[in-house]
Amino acid sequence: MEKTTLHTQDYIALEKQYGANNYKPLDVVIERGEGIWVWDVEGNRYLDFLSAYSAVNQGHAHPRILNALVQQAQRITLTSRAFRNNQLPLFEKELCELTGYERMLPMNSGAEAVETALKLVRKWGYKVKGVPEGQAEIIVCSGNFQGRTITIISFSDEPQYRDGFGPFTAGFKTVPFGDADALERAITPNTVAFSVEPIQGEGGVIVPPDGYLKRVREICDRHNVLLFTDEIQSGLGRTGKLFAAHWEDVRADVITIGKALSGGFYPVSAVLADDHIMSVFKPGDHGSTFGGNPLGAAVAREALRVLVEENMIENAAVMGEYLMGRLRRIESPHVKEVRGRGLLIGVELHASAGGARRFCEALKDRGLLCKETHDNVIRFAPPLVITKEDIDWAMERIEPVLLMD
Ligand code: IF1
Repeated sequence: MEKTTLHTQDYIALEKQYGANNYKPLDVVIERGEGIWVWDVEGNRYLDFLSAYSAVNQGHAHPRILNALVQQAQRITLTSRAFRNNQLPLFEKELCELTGYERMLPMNSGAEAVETALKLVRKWGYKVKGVPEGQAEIIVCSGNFQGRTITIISFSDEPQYRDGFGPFTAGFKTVPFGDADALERAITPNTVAFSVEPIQGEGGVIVPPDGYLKRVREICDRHNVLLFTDEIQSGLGRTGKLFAAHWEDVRADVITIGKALSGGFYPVSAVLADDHIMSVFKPGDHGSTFGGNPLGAAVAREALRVLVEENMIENAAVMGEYLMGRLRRIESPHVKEVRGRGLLIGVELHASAGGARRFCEALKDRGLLCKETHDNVIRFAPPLVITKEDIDWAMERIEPVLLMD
């Protein structure tokens, strides 16, 4: 078959004709990535300042993770959990040792890990806390984003994520993010858990007040309520610590991780908890065809290894400080606030700036890819392997764009 030369617009036309219209992506067609860089089908190079929403913390095409994928793919990729395999037990051990939890349950997408955590805390509520069957309450925060399943959007307060998808799952209460007193007021004897992102990503990179998570931890302990932190976006080094909750030395009872757990090579997610919680799951209670497959486990093992061995977590802290400092020194009339932790940074614009999208488009034209979240926040989240020189290169593009009319 002759090699057809398709250009950017050809690919866009194919998506318009055959794909569901469920995204509004920037019109860049990427065909290759390496480290912090990606190239489009025209050969243009871009600095990736989104990292696939923090799934590519280790950088694109990391050679060691790629090698782990190829080596394992040539052996066995999927056994199902009807049988055992020689990668999952090692993944379980290494993940538990790295994170300090007694047990892990492997899933695939982040949403599946969140759904698993919701089932886990409800079952713990009935079997351990003694909440009457069917009465379990889970408290969530306004502005949350934890996935797209019907149960997860049931507790979302973003109209578009809910529109047309009812009826919704019951058993959720919403309190303002960052307000520990509101959490305490919302707790009843039937509350089994409080679900919170330590930093709200999609909510607009919202960092809670200092001490919030510490107070939440203390309140949950006092009321025998499980603290479930969703670290799918904020975890695995993104904020300069292994988990974002570690900035307040808080240890959650249940944690979900995903995205960079596989370095962006393969969907791998997991739920972490100690045995007294995870042991409420009995054989047959929960599972998934691909959950815990040997290919994902081998990839995740190497993705975690490079994260630690190549000091990416420490680098995220140092480079995040540097990037935040450079951004905060730009005196742009458009910028309302620069906030975040480590390399999870949001630049909130004044409503008068005309929306964040046009700044993302202008940055794309200058070779830097990032994405707006909601209307007025530009999210900057480069791979954790970024260097000071790379940031200087990025700032040569970001500064003039933030100063444009
Ligand atoms: C989309 C947002 C980010 C997450 C947290 C669970 C999940 C996510 C904290 C679910 C996923 C992704 C989903 C993707 C875009 C992206 C996103 F803009 F949607 F909100 F990152 F902020 N918990 N976030 O951030 O994980 O099932 O996707 O593997 O749906 O458009 P998933």
